[in-house]
Amino acid sequence: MLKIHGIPRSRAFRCIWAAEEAGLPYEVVPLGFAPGFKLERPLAINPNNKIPALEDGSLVLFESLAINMHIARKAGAPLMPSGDDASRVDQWTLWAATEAEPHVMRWSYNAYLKPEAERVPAEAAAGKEALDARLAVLEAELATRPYLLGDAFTVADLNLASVLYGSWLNGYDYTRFPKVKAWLDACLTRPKALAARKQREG
Ligand SMILES: N[C@@H](CCC(=O)N[C@@H](CS)C(=O)NCC(=O)O)C(=O)O
Repeated sequence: MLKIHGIPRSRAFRCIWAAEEAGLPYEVVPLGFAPGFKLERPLAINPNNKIPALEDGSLVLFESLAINMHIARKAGAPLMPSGDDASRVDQWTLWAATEAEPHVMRWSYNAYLKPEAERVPAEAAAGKEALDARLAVLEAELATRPYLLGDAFTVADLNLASVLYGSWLNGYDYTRFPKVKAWLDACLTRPKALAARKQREG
């Protein structure tokens, strides 16, 4: 049984979605936030003291997207393909973490996450400008295929769509990126995505 430490209203959502897609049994060990996005108690199994963390038998992992790769590897294809496509999964997962997430978070904190009085509109605008530049790259990629690796949904889609999920849900303007919007709609309304989203939004 996978043990996902965190709450669905955190990056643990990504891992819950991955466990759902993998069809693996899991439990969520709830740990949420005190004011200021700090954890309400220390999480000893993660040296970074952040959520999520995963326990899978004797294995303990941190980093939400690494946890998702582990879960997908256990499930195998089609969620985790083999050969060159496994390398493409790595590429898109690192792209999600390094090219997309910093800018999504800059926009998110200043557009909806922080209390209104603490938001800085110029920071939201700077995050959006940087993210839009990356979304233009993604738009061109998705012009040739429905999912990142081709015709099938994989953990690459899951990882990137879960990084963009908060923006998609909270009014980010995707008008200039219709292919990205259609891809996000498809990923985030899959039955297993809806099962994970129900825990977060419901
Ligand atoms: N890169 C890490 C980031 C983890 C992270 O920042 N988690 C937030 C919640 S989504 C957290 O634990 N914040 C509490 C804190 O920083 O004290 C991952 O993807 O797992």
